[in-house]
Amino acid sequence: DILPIRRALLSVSDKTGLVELAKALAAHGAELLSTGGSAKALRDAGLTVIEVSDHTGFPEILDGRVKTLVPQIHGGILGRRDLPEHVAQMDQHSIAPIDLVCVNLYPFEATVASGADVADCIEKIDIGGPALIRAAAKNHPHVAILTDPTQYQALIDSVKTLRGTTLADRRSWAGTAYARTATYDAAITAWFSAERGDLLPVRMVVGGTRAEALRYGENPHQKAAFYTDGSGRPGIATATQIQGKALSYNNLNDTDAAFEAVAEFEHPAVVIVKHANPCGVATAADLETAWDLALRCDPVSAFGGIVAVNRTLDEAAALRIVKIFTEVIVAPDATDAARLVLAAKKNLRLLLTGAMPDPSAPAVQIKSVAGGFLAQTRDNGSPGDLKVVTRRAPTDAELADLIIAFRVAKHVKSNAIVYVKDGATVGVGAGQMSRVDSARIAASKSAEAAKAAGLEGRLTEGSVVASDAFFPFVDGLEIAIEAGATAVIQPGGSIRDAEIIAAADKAGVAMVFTGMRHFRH
Ligand code: 93A
Repeated sequence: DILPIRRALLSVSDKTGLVELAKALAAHGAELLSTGGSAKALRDAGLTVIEVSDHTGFPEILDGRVKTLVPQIHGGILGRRDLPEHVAQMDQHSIAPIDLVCVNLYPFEATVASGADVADCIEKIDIGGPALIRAAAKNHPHVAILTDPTQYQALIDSVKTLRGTTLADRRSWAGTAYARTATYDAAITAWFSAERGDLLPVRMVVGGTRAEALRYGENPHQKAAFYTDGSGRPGIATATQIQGKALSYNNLNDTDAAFEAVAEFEHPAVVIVKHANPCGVATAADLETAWDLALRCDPVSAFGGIVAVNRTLDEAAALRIVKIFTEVIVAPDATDAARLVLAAKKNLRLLLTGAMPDPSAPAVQIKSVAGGFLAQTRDNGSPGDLKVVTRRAPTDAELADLIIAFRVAKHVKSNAIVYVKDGATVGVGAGQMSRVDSARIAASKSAEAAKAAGLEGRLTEGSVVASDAFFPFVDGLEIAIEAGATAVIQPGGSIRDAEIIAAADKAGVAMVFTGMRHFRH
């Protein structure tokens, strides 16, 4: 099943590696067919090449929109060499068989990502290329299809050592080829849907591009890979890893959670994440101070955590962070001095994203369930006007902390209860099945954190508290008041709201309703 390549069609946008491939094919004795730009690149390199238009006797027309969409080309690819009728028909119409097709597509995704206008994007929708790819992949028992420069070397080796291609390789390349056209169409679909404002999940389901295979999944017996959706949204998908060993599935998941959370803040901010939950969040005048405050919230959990910052990481902050064991630091950028500090910690991974994500940007989130998947738009909401429901309105200082607390609560697994004081979390209760337990855990952890910081009592004394969803009963609120919270932010909407407001009033606590819930599971 080794087939020699007597005729090859090369039509590529990305000319990387094209000449090397063509030279190997020419040495192998193949005739080279090529479209305008690709043919020029080959001729410039001194190769003999036949233009598709000369081969077919039909010119490239409509600004190149019709170059290869002709029976001489598609017949040459699709004809079955094992069927006498096919061979006879090809003869009758003077259609020469094509044994290798090498195509990479117009850069539609990159054009969209560059912010090009509609007309430009439309022009970059490749029609002939996908047709060539799909035709060659369908007829892979007789035809080889290459869609990416990373595949060229394998073909070069194959023609050199085996004097042709194997069925196993052709089959494998065919699978990759359909993955490419599926991704391409998914990118086009997503572009249209984004314009209509109804982002279709199709992009994430079929349109993912495998960025890297991961060593394993959440656990060592699970297989895993990381896929990018081509949106170019700043975050783990666009990050450059500066140092440290490869990231694991859990690292990527936690780093994403940390970076998305830290993006919520305008002032310099630090988020420390463990098991996808923030265990310390702080905003301050600089990253160094924010780090100290974030760490104070739960220094026990912060060990081995993921640290995200929303400013260029500076030396002062880096010097502080490296004092405890940290798995990953993610930042939009880092100064040379900060990089030098981190370079001394060989195992610490540093990821630089170049930019911060926009928390209000629309996107679709997918979660698989047995036999299917759930899709929803991401929680890009933030409450508008806050409604004061108690006799006492929050002070300006309380209000500032309430807003921070609610933004943190959005990134904490439900049921989320978050205490904040002076711009920093002082207690985080996450992932409990009852809200009252989250309130209690956060308060009791804050007592431990105070002890670790050499302080009396609890850090929650004089704090404010956020709840990601309404208090169904008064008990959760009572625990928060008992822990020392003086103001509360929550969506409201419980049938017991009146009772809960009365309890706040009785304690002189201010309460605001957001009218927006931030469940996160
Ligand atoms: O405009 S097209 O959709 N019409 C075609 O018939 C066609 N044939 C190949 N685009 C077409 N191609 C694409 O041209 C290939 O997919 C490749 O990306 C590009 C190569 O053009 P050139 O060789 O002129 O640089």
